Amino acid sequence: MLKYVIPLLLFVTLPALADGGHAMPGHAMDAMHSRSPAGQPGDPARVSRTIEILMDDTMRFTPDQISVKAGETVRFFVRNVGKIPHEMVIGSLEELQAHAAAMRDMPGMQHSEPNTITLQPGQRGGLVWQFGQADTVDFACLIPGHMEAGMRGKVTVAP
Ligand SMILES: [Cu+2]
Repeated sequence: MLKYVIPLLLFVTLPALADGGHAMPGHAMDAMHSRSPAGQPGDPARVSRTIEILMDDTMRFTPDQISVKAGETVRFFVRNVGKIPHEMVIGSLEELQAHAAAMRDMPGMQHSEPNTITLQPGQRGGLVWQFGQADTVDFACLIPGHMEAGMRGKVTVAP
């Protein structure tokens, strides 16, 4: 349980820091993601399979239910087939909800985190992620309003 608490505490301090007019502390973000219960950035040389994901303006990922093995490194090949920007962010549900709240507070916030891919309409891109031991991992589009409209999915991690 403790490993969940530490990254969350780190993260809830970020909006307060940003309100002071300072830049997003990138090292704090890195520390959070490297400790995520959802896993860690994957080594492209160790990808065991590629999973294609579509994002569209009905606020859905297709597929939105995925199964992986614990420790598996997956390349997500993501395509935005909509007419507005979308993104795929991997994390625990708690991380995603905290992150979505931070984005509402900072509309201009740029993503460069390794658990995130942001795509303009018609764009495609890859995201390599190594899953850990967690039973389930979530993903969502954190553009304001999208997750709330149902733009999220679940990865089931088998032992
Ligand atoms: Cu979206």
